[in-house]
This record gives sequence, structure tokens and C-alpha cells, in this order.
Amino acid sequence: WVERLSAGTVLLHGWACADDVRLVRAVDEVVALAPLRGMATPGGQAMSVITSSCGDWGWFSDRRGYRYSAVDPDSGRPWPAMPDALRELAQGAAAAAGFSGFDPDACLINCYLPGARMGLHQDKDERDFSAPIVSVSLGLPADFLLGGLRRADKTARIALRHGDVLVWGGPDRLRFHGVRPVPPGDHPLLGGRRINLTFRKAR
Ligand code: MD5
Ligand code: FE
Repeated sequence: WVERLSAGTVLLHGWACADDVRLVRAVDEVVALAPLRGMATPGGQAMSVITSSCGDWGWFSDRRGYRYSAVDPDSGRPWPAMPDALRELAQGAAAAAGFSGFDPDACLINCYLPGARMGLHQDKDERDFSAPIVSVSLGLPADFLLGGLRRADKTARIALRHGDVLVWGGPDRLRFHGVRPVPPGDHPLLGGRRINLTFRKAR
């Protein structure tokens, strides 16, 4: 079912379940070409999430900062093309949430093994904040933290399960958010992993 969490935030419960095998196959194809890898924050901390990308632009982080690049810095090659299965899912979910015409040029793949987390942050490395962001959760469940426009704002905890899709746009695009440490488990399709796909218009 479709749940509006606030003016610009829509949670499409289980939206990606019907296509999950095709989506996981597409992710496997991308990470065969651009393997998941750990990254460092600009402060030098190792991130607990392992990451890859597909599409025209890939997000990455190192001691020099956060940025988008057209090439995978590990291989020097362009990021893998965004598979149709992934693009179609993101466009369909955005349209269902009221953002027709969403045309993502970047898909970040975050893989969480048990214990991995993501601290509270804003997504502000993109050029145009008018496009929404579409986030797809696959595999192990996790608690998502949805904050406000200031870091100190109170956060709400949202349980995200396999197949859930969140769309943020308009006034909610720049909310602080994070992911609580993922508890161990065994998902029938993904085993002991949570995969999150984040679709963005980067440039
Ligand atoms: C995740 N990833 O579960 C999340 C899903 C990231 C990241 O946060 O930056 O890789 S995307 C959640 C998101 C994106 C944009 C806006 C908001 C949340 N928001 O306003 O809450 O791996
Ligand atoms: Fe984020």
C-alpha cells in the first residue's frame, strides 16, 4: 500500500517485491563489473557500508571529499550502465509518488552486512534538488531514521522491509536521515545482507 509520511515523502510498501529476482540479478551484473568496496569518509573514518554504482554518474567518498564521478576510481572505467530493470523500477515508483518524468542518471548500491549502519546526514552532492530521490530496500530489514532539515531535529524510526520503496521530493528532499545498525538475519533471496538502491538525478 502507499503511505504518505509527509508532504514530500511517500513509502510504497512492498513495491519492489514483484520484481525482486530481476532486480537482484541486475545488481549482481553491476557488481560483477564494479565490485562493492568500502570507502573512507573525508574525515578518514571507514564506512561500514560497502558500495558500488551504475548509470552515468557514481557517488563516492575518499579523504578528498564526497563527489560524483563518471568513472569508477578503482578501475578507471566508466560505471556500468543502469540496467533497464532498475531504471524502470525507479521511474515507476517516482510516478506512483507523484513525480512523473523522473530520469535518474545515478544509482548508488549500498550493501549492509549485519552491524553496518549509516550516520545521520543530508544528500546534497547533487546539482538540482528539485528532482526526487528514490530508495529501494532489499533483503534484511532495517530501521531507517528520518529527521528534519536541521541535524538536531528529532528523528522518526521507520521499519523498512524487503521490497519497500521510499520517495523523497520537494520539501523533504534535504531531510537528515540515517540507518540503524542492521541486525543479523537470513533473507530467502539475499541471505545475510541488506541492499539499498538509491536513484538520483546527480547532474
Ligand atoms: C540507505 N542511503 O538506506 C539510504 C537510502 C545514502 C543513503 O542515505 O545517502 O546512500 S537513501 C535515503 C534518503 C535519500 C534522500 C533523502 C532522504 C533519505 N531523506 O530526505 O530522508 O542506504
Ligand atoms: Fe543519504
